[in-house]
Amino acid sequence: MERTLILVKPDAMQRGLAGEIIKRFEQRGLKIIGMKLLQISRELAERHYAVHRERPFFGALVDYITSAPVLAIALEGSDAVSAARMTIGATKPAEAAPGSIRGDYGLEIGRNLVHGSDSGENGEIEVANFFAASELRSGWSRDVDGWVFE
Ligand code: DAT
Ligand code: MG
Repeated sequence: MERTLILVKPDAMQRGLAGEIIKRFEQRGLKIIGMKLLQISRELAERHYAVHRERPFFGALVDYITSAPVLAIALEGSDAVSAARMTIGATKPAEAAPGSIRGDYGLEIGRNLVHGSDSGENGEIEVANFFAASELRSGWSRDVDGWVFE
């Protein structure tokens, strides 16, 4: 089992694509274990994108991700990281495969709709950056008698 952090970025929220994006992860079989609408602080944005700190686009990236509310979603599933990244599509939307979120809805790298963690380790770290343990419901598909709804 892996966890991955999804962010429905400001461009996707402003275009009313949150439901469409959630639907694609759900129908893939990934489980929503946490979800919240929030406006990301500069401090959290700089931590989240710390690996890109030296890149020329870092300032614009932080300005953008903090500019308006985003929907943060914690997903869980086997191979959740790579499955979610395939569903999201390549970083440059112009090169993303049709059928992926970026390939169906995006064109500009600076407005590429969705974030998804890039490794199992980073998935754990990023989910913990955005959610307290008490806000996560791991294993919710198992009911009180142990039935599993897959
Ligand atoms: P991804 O979001 O696919 O994991 P990434 O981690 O390489 O991509 O980069 C994080 C975000 O930074 C990306 O979604 C958009 C922005 N970005 C990446 N490369 C860029 C570039 N060359 N110019 C402008 N923005 C860029
Ligand atoms: Mg990345």
